[in-house]
Amino acid sequence: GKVRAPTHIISTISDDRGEEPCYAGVPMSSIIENGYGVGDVISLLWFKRSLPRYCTQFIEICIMLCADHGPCVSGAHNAIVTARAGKDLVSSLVSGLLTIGPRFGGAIDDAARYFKDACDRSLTPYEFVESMKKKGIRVPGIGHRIKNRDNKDKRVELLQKFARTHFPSVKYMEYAVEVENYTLTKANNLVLNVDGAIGSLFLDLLAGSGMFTKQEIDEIVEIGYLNGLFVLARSIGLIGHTFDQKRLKQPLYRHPWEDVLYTK
Ligand code: Q5B
Repeated sequence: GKVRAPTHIISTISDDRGEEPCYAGVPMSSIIENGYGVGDVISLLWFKRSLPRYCTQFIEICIMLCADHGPCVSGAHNAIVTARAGKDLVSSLVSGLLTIGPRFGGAIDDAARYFKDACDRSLTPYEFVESMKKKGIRVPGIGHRIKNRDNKDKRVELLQKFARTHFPSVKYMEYAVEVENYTLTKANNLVLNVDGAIGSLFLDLLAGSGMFTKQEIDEIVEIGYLNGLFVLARSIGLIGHTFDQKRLKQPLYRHPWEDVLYTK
């Protein structure tokens, strides 16, 4: 019989060899004719399946909520400074993206990992938070520079409201809220932040939709898909900030001496 030479690449998510591109086996014409949105496209290309409408809507809400958070956050600041240094769109975009990490925007996967582990092991919020403290690890998904108990993050409230209305279960989110209730006894700004809300709610989406096996959920959490939501979303804002600076013809940025503490 025919012997197939081993290939250098294996790909399972898309195929452009036919008349039209297919995402996870779904032809582009079906995607357009069925009125699919970006949430459906993410479902196909990231999760290799069509998810129920409430799941794709949730993904789209995450993208919209995280698209931008003003010019002062780390990512936008970097993109603005880079654009003002005369660099091109891609350079400005990636300089902003490179700030996404454990402190800024990139805590979603770790929030999902730690909340899942603690909730599945039925740790009380006290046991969970104090064990993290002993290990010297800040609870991912908790804490914000400007949000606090009296100035809660509206984005978190919107996500919670949507999930409470549409998700079959919000077990992990409720656990994250219990953790928040405990951390708020320690400091006013240790609120459940947007990363923590998305991380815990995505666990609820994965567990409650009936679309994923336990093994698949563990793999998604282990590989770390969820920071992708913030990266994708915030790219929209970073591109916007880059165009804004160029449109405004802003000059090279130089930080003022007065705002630096020169010390020995
Ligand atoms: N402490 C976010 O810290 C921040 C603690 C904690 C236990 C915690 C911090 C943190 C986990 C990572 C996370 C996502 C760095 C944040 C985002 C997107 C954004 C951004 C925007 C957007 C803020 C003061 C004291 C210290 C700390 C303790 C702080 N966090 N303890 N668990 N999680 N969180 N990141 O205010 O005893 O004095 O040493 O790392 O989830 O990025 O809008 O800006 O859309 O763009 O700078 O929303 O919470 O406080 O570092 O001075 O700490 O609180 O150990 O205790 P801060 P620090 P002590 S959402």
